[in-house]
Amino acid sequence: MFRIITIFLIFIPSICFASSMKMIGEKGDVKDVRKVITVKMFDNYYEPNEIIVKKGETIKFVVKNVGELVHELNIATKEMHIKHQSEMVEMVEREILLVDRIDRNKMKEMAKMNHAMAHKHANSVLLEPSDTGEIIWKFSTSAELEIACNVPGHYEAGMIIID
Ligand SMILES: [Cu+2]
Repeated sequence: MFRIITIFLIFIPSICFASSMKMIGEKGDVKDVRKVITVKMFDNYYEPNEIIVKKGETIKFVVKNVGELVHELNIATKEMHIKHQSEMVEMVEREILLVDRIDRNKMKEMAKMNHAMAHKHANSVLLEPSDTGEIIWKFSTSAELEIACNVPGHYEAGMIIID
C-alpha cells in the first residue's frame, strides 16, 4: 500500500534545512481560518490524497483516525520527520505508544524528563483509533513540507503527503 499525496504550493518553494518550527509556519488563529480540510487516517494512508495550500493561508485540519492503529498527522520538513521518528521509536520502546492505544499517563510522566515525549506541538496530532483531532496551521513560509505519520513503519509504508 503506497500512496503519495501531493501538496501544490502556489509559490516557488525554497529548500531549507534548518529545523526550527518557525520555518514551517506557525500555529494559526481560529479567526483567520478560511478553509477547513477533513483528513481521514487509514492504515496506512491519508484521504484526501491531494491538498492545495497557498502561502499565507491558515487552514484548519479536522483529523479523523478511521484506522485500527494509532496514527499521527504531522506537518514538517522531511528532516524534522526523520528526527521525530527516533522519538517515536523511543515511545514504542517505553510502551507509551502501543499499536492501537496511547498511554497518556505514561506520556505525561515521560514528558517531565524529556519534553519531546509530550507530543503537544501545534503542528501535529497523535490519535488513537476512532479519535478526532484538530490542527490550525498558518502556512506562512516557503518551506518544502510533508504531512506524515511518524508511528514507526508508517512513513516507510507511504503514510505521507509531499510536495
Ligand atoms: Cu500512521
